[in-house]
Amino acid sequence: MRKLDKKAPDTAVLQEAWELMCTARAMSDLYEERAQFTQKYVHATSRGHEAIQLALGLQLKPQDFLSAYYRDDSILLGIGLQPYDLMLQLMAKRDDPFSGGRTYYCHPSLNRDDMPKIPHQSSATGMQAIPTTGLAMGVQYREKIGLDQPIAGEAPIVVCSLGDGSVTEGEVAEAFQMAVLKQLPILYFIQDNEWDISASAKEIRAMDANEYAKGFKGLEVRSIDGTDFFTAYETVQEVIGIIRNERRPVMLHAKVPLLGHHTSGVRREWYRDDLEAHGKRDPFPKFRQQLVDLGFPESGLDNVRSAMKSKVLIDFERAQQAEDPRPEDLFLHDYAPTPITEEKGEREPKGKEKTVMVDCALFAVQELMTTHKECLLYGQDVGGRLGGVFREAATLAEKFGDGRVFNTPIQEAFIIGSTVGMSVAGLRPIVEVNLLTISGRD
Ligand SMILES: Cc1ncc(C[n+]2csc(CCOP(=O)(O)OP(=O)(O)O)c2C)c(N)n1
Ligand SMILES: [Mg+2]
Repeated sequence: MRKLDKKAPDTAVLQEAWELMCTARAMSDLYEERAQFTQKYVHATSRGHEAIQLALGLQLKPQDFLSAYYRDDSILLGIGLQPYDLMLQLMAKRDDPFSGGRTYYCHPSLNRDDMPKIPHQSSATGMQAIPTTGLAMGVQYREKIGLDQPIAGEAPIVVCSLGDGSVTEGEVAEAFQMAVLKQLPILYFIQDNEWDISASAKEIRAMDANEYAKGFKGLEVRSIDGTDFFTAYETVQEVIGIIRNERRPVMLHAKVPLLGHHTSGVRREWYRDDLEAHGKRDPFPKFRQQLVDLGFPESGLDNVRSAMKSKVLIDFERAQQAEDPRPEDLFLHDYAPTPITEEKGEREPKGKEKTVMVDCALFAVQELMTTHKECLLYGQDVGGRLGGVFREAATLAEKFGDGRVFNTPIQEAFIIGSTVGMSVAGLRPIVEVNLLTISGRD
């Protein structure tokens, strides 16, 4: 019989993990059984990735932030969402907790008090890396200037979940660069199933994420078999501990099989010749056997499996009956209306000398930074040494300190995209690129 070691999950965690793994499996089974109905809604499942995802989801706390991608339904179950919640989103129902039926399946966004916060996700692969790293930069900034003073061991962590294929996106490199440069409290959670859609590892990359990470000095890496719940749980516990306590970046690279379809629209049997090999690495029978070896009665495990199957079916049929969005809902959750709708005051106050535009901008930034501690300025050459290539940030670093006014690498995508994450952290970033015309994004 296998003995649990010190860091191993306790019995309650194992029971919960088994319940949730059965739930995830029952969901992917049912979606496949009801394919004629579910295929109307493009969806992906975590089939094959369940062990590593549950190991993470079960250890996140409400103060944490999570960027989950479309294959992460087991992480979502792990943080406490119900199959019913996920099915409301699958079927784009009015009460879909992520977007009220606006975005397609597994594009989560969540702002519940008792769960990690999930910023709105993009459909473009890897595009979560920059905003999420910006968010980690925001979390760090808040702690540095004293806006947040987390209790030791309870500081928030930021998780950026990525598929192996998405790691080759250029934006991911910019994010890694900043995470190591600034030593941000972020976990890059890479699920490596060796598939893009129909392109396999050999065609799309010269190295895996673990090897790639070696070029980013200061990025701690763990590379594990993501099909073993025990290894996964212990490693996630270790890396979360590092980030929560030492406030530095870690990558967790987990090797997993892809057992389901890439998404519902792209059937595995059309192009996969490795289904048998991947099937042998299924985390589900492996976990069951490990629990049996620990002394969990087989009948008890199987009862849980049937109970979860029934629960998933009930939730599915309930979700089918749920209300669809109403036409008028389209106008809800719009941008907050701006209080400023017309220009007031005088552009050229009497008796004053004209001020050139660049100075006006400088004074405006200065005014904002004086009033708002959550306002900061970063970008190309804005730091104290020069103060902007047009001197538009002159004196600001001296006045507000290098922590609030600082240079960044020549990474326009990061500079601009990180403001999204910074804003999620409740900050008001002002950023600068040397010239819009050289940013390649005009
Ligand atoms: C920028 C961008 N390019 C292409 C796509 C189409 N696309 C969707 S998923 C995917 C494969 C991603 O593979 P990976 O990151 O390994 O995740 P997996 O599906 O294997 O979990 C691609 C190419 C996209 N969504 N966004
Ligand atoms: Mg992949």
